[in-house]
Amino acid sequence: MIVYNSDMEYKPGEFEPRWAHKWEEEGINKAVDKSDLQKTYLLIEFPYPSGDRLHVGHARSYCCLDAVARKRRMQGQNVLFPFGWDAFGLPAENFAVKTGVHPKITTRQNIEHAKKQVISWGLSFDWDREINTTDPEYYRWTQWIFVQLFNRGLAYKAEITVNWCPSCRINLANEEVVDGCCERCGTKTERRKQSQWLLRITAYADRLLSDLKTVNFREDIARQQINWIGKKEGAAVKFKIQITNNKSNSNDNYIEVFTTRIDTLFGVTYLVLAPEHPLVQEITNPKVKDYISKALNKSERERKQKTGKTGVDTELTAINPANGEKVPIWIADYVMMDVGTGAIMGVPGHDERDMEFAKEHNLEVRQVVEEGKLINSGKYTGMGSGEAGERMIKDGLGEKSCHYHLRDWVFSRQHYWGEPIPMINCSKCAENHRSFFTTSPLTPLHNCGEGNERGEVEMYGWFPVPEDQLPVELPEIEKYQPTQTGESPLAHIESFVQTTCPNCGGLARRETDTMPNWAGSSWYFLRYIDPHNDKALADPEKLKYWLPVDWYNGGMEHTTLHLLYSRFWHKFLFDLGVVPTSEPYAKRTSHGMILGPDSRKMSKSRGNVINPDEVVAKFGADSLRLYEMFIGPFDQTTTWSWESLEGVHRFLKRVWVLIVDSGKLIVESSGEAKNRMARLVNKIDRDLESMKFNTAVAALMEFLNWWTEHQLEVGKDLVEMFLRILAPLAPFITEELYQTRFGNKTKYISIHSLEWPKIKVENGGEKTSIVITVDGKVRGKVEDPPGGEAGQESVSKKALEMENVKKYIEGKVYKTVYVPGKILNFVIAHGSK
Ligand code: ANZ
Ligand code: ZN
Repeated sequence: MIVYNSDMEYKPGEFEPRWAHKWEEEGINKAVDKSDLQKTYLLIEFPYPSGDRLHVGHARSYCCLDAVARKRRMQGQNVLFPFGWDAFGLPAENFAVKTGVHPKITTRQNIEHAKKQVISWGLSFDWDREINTTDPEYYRWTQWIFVQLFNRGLAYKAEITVNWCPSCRINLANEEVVDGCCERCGTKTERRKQSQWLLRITAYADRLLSDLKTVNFREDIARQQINWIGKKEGAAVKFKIQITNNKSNSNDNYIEVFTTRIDTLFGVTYLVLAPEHPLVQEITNPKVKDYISKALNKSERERKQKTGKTGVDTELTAINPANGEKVPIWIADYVMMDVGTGAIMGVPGHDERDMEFAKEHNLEVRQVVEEGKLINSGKYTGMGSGEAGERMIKDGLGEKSCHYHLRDWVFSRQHYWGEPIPMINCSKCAENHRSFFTTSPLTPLHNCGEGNERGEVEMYGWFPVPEDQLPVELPEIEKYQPTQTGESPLAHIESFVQTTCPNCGGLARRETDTMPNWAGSSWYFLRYIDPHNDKALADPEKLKYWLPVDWYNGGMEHTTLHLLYSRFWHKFLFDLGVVPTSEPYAKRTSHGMILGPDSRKMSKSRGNVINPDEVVAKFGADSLRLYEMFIGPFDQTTTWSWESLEGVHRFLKRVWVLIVDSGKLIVESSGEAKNRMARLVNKIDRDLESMKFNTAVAALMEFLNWWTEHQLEVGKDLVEMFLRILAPLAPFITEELYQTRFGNKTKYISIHSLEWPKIKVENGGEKTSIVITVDGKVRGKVEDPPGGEAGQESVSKKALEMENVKKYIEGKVYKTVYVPGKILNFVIAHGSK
């Protein structure tokens, strides 16, 4: 039992740890599987347990969603709010390379510390469901999903050009290369050929796009998904190459271009091939060779620059299928090999980039569209653009075609600290395969939505590890360094590599590549639903109850790839019948970044990093929480301010003193106080649901101000109510005050297990509008005023700012007559002017 605390001083450090412990002991935050209650699945992105600990940015996401979780529990919902660790990754491995300490050990230590942080912040996670992606019982299912992908032809191995970071000694996915440099360390990456596993995400491109209509993602987040998929609908047009040298002997050589504007076909004055285009490789002209070698060394950004477009004339020509004209063929690096077909038709009259190029190289510019209608275009002249395009396709000048920015997902990493890819290669079976198939089995299809133009597929003799042998556990090793050849360090461990072929029982070799960081996070929200299941990834009944995730919040940096990858895996699992929904997340939001007090990005080198642990030690966790909510609009970047943190802390102190004090008073709550409270209850509810955490805190402060001045109007009922609605935001102080002032002294019932207050505004909570009159004549209206004296004050202040009122009153002596909720009349003293 808790001793009544009459201490006038607010000392959060004395009770916060006690309550955190008590809540855990009582299990008040546990989600119940399959209850009749309305379910809510709230998800925040699980962190990487780094040596730098959790920062104030993590706290922003966690604390705000925690307030929603706590409120919804009070509103009678069965809330799943879980937590875990995305623990594979390079930092632990790099640390191991340097110090020899096994990543398992550093990971465990980092988790222990971060968990203490999270508990001290009073987050209401259900710890029974804690997961860790590096736990073999977890990654067993990550590997299982990979095997299913392989069995359905969605995982394949191919020789591809990879981005090699010579400093990290790792192959990076295209999306991990920023302006030609490694995303992690900034070193310039090199292009090399290597055999890699890929996942055929492109097969899902259309569904990843169209299903966005079925979910509620913040608009800019949905837009990022759309842009990354980058679907372009247009046409493929073939231009026959004119044979001018006798080297090319075939007469069906042609260049296929991709265009979104086939209607401009009569405006084509040249063609351009990307420097990487296969046809270019056949040209031996030294000028061309020289240009290509220069172009290949440029970064993508340099190539996409607006001005100074370089190129070289091949002196070859092709025939425009629309009018039989000869057009010159150029090579230029503003055309990208990985867009469309790597070849374009140049229409400088209607495309800015082409115009820039044409000016630079004195190429003809021809107008063929004017105000949406075709000109100079043979029989198409006079038609609208859209119609003309369709006609041209009907007439066989081109074929409908679409292209995507999305590429198949490079899924191999040559690193130790990741999930082993559960595949086995048998050379004997490969031999048999080769004589059996004329082409490699599982050759990717080339159709619309197929992003793999990535070279030889090597599928001979590959077998998945039988499911009953999963997980393939990471072996202990001594050297964590990736090898100079680019092979994974696992390749050195003979006992790991050697195995038996699941097909013929002969000697075979294991895959030594591991999965990328993205793997474990692509399905973790499913495992929370049934974290200890050893028969399946999760129980179908439980999945049916909990899915989809109702609200997912995380950083803006994960709204492209992580979201896309996890949606892809989820859709695949849906197709397998493993999950009951085709989309994982019903709603996705993101929180803004917190900048240092100097308004710059927090970084160790700038010394402007705020450590949340210090904030808790000095002000208490409730102050940290409340400040994280108060700091600014949730989705916007804001600056850390100690002053405003202290303001929030002062607010909590005042709450403490007022309530400790109010024990002495026994008053009836006034109607005005009740109305204010009713409005406040609704506002907190609405604001938390619409992510306006900052205005929720502001409203609580405003109420406190009024209360301080009207202490004789606030009775015990409202004090208790105030604590209840503050509880989701500041769980510790409210629990302490509730238990010591109101709680059941014989049986512990947490304030967090109470119901959310139900209270109605007397006049139904409708917007009230006050009619403003001057000497009885209606001159205006003021909406939604507060009640009581404050009401009169604020209404007359607003009224006196209205032009139509001002002009009758200005300079005159008046008095006001106020009928609360109805009318405010200004009475002019006659005789005054
Ligand atoms: C002729 C044309 C005329 C085009 C016109 C556009 C406007 P957007 O415009 O971004 O939707 N394109 C195709 N493949 C390319 C490649 N490999 N590298 C660089 N550019 C390429 O993208 C479609 C247009 O991008 C295509 O349509 C093509 O130029 C260009 F008035 O063809 B268009
Ligand atoms: Zn075999």
